[in-house]
Amino acid sequence: MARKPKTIITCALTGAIHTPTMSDALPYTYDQIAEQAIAAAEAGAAILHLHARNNDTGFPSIDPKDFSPFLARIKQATDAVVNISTGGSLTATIQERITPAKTFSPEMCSMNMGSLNFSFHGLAARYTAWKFDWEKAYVEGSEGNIFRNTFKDIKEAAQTLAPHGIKFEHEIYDVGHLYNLKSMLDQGLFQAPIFLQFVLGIQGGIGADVENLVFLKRTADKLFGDQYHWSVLAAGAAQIPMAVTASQMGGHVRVGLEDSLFIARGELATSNAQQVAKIRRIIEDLGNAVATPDEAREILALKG
Ligand code: KMH
Ligand code: ZN
Repeated sequence: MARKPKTIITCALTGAIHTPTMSDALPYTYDQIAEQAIAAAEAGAAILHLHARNNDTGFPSIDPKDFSPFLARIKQATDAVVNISTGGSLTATIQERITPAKTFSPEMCSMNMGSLNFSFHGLAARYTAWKFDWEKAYVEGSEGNIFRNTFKDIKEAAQTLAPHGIKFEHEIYDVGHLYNLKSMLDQGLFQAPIFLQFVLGIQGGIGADVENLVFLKRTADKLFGDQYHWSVLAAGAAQIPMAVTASQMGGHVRVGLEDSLFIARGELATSNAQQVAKIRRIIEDLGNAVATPDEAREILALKG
């Protein structure tokens, strides 16, 4: 039997969706993000998907000065692949959103492949007491949100970042986003091999179930042939089940507190590393090996 390809674990540390009162484990200070990122890499994450937050308030930030302190520490302590988000704000312009990627020129950054309704409203039940002024309004006021990623925005981001040679984590929230990517690939805006992140179970996107994942993968096979790699992130309770499914279908996986605050049904995770250790244990128990950062660099053809 042919050897199974290695599975790349990405860990998404904090994101811009969850608020600090939803879980004490959610890192938001520079120190917390650095410490949890380093621990996640030690637990087996080859790629660290990073958002920044204001060090005092925990409010999501896209200011490069809020990335610098933890990026420096992560680079010093690990050889993990750094992946900087370009989707960290629902109100900023695309040029503002890509500024951290432009500033730090990481090996990877996210690239959101279409616009969608994006509500955090379903999360409102999950809080103890609002800790900072912004939290309640951020979550409860989110029903009218649009996460804007027009063709023009995506094109502008791709063209501005092209000289940096950054590999994109293409966020695919629905099947139409694959067609958006195909047309842009044909226009020469992106270079193969491409890396797809199927985003399942976000309110506003496709639901988290096996049939949807199979459909997304079949569509990607049809559009991209052998020119792509893929991974799955699923929100909340679907996180680990869909990651396990993806690993058994030949895909890669993403975990982390950006996508789910839990380690088991009804039980909050104590850290990002705990989720990484869990998915790693399951993947290895099922006979796959987990990719090191250098193996991830080779598989995804990163600039290194
Ligand atoms: N928060 C996710 C649903 C980004 O950072 O650009 C997807 C994401 C987007 O990670
Ligand atoms: Zn993100």
